[in-house]
Amino acid sequence: LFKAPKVKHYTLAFLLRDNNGTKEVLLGMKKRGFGAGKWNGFGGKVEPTDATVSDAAAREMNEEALVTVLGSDMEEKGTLVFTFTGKPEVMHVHVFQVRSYSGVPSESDEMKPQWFTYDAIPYASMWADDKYWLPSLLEGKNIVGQFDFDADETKFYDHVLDVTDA
Ligand code: 6OG
Repeated sequence: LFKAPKVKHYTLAFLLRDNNGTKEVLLGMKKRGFGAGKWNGFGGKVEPTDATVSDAAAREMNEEALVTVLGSDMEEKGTLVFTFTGKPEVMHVHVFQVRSYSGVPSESDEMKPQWFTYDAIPYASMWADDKYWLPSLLEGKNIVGQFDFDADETKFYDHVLDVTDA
């Protein structure tokens, strides 16, 4: 009997800006919970109270970076699926970018935000998958991928990635 895995939905959003002609992306240092100690985009679990996945992405961005973003300004850029050896559930991560926001990103309980130029992304302090797809995302491409991680979460043993023009 094939048992369908339990799928949990998450968001992951990247705030982009043009800083006097230099493109920058906002990353946050995760202070606690899953992925603590790593730089990442902003996001979390889609909750039953979120009307749409875009609304969930905006809510998480607002909570974690203390900015104001509307769900309607979230641009969906693709999907990443993560599995972990020994964990029965599959993470389905909806990836977004956003350019329109108000407020100044500030440190929250969960994240310490910082702007990075595209040539200074701290891949060594990010999830192992990020360097495979984040460059394409920052070039404006759409991404669909799956990464199957070892139980210790430090590396993956298999992956597929499909990059398409937006
Ligand atoms: P909370 O536990 O904070 O949601 N996430 C990942 N992001 C990247 N770049 N790579 C991974 O490789 C990830 N696994 C999970 C999704 C977790 C947040 O972390 C992201 C969510 O934004 C395995 O509620």
